[in-house]
Amino acid sequence: MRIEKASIKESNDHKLASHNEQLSFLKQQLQPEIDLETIISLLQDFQIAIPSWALGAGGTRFGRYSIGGEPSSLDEKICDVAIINDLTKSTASISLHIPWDVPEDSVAVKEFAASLEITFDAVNSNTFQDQPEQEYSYKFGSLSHIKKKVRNQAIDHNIQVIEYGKALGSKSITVWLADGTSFPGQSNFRTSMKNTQSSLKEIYNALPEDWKMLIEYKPYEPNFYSMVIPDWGTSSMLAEGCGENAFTLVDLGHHLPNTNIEQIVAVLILKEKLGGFHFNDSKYGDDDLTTGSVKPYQLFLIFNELVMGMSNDSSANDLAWMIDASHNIKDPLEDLMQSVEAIQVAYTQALLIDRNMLSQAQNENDVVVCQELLQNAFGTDVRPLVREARIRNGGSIDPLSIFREMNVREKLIEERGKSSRATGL
Ligand SMILES: [Mn+2]
Repeated sequence: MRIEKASIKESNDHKLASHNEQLSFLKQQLQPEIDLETIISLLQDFQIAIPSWALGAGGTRFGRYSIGGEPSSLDEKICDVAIINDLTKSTASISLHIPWDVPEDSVAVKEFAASLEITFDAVNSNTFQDQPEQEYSYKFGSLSHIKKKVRNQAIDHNIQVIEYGKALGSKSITVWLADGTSFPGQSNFRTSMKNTQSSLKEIYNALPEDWKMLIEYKPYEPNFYSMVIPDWGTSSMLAEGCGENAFTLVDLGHHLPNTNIEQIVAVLILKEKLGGFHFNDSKYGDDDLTTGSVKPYQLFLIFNELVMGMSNDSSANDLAWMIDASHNIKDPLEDLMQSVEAIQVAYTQALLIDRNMLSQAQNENDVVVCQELLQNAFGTDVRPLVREARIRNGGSIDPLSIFREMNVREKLIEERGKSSRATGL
């Protein structure tokens, strides 16, 4: 199903007067030198990819609660992304996970997606679970495995994923490794690192010239003693070892508690090694909760660094923005729309910061003014600006309300059944 333009317009018409009032109230509060038109147009251009694995109910190792009407084919997943995009006009691409979403007929899949105005973002490989047809197991690693034949199988899989991506028009591959150990002494750290680097290099060599390789890190889980790529430093070192089109991907949930993620972002931008983002939120570990639901200030501080990075002529101007969240008590489409909104709010707040005043205060070591500048921006309710950008793009003033008013989930259940299940773990 689609959300018709006419329905969006009708719903917007009811809310437009109130929106305009809120927007003009916000304009009165902001400093006149802030260029709101530029901010709105940056927001209009800002697109966030939806991961194909976040469209069904997520699970934990203790169970999974289905939500009904889940997309059980790739086409249905693309349809779900189109629904979110119809409403938000900010999610015009999908990030596929191979082999959960193998595009059997890439020409047809690409055409179908194009008919819904959806394109293909980064493709993701998967060597963290065994597939029925594969010869060797990844139980003890994939790209880092002690046996070359296992590493070769994992390399071939990644190259295959690049081939699928090429056929769909993707421009990047994200590699996340579950490789590591759960017990001290289980493997030789140096051998694992050497194997990982040389496997990544082989994949990198198969990368088309205009592609990027994004290397994701994670400190623990599923392995609990060591992960072969535990942190951003290891990831950027491996990326450096591959070449200039290899970058680090920051997943917000892939840090130990209280890690200063915004500082990592700043350093990676400085070194031109930041390639992309997986947005989510967490309280304790890799909780994959809705972006901005637990630590909105951290999200804002990250965008503060990103905006600074993007304003310079750097690789930060071409980042892969993706959501990577999945859990089991919300409607995934509503959850994703909440994440999109939180990302846009944090971005807008960061755009409000007066960069000249901030660097002047930093130069004078005026700590109080530095903090005031950040917190004034964070304390501003910028949602009218986010809504204005959405309206100008043809989206909904209030995506969540219209989603419920139109009974979208009920209609999806009617179409696909109560027990349809998205492919994935
Ligand atoms: Mn991730």
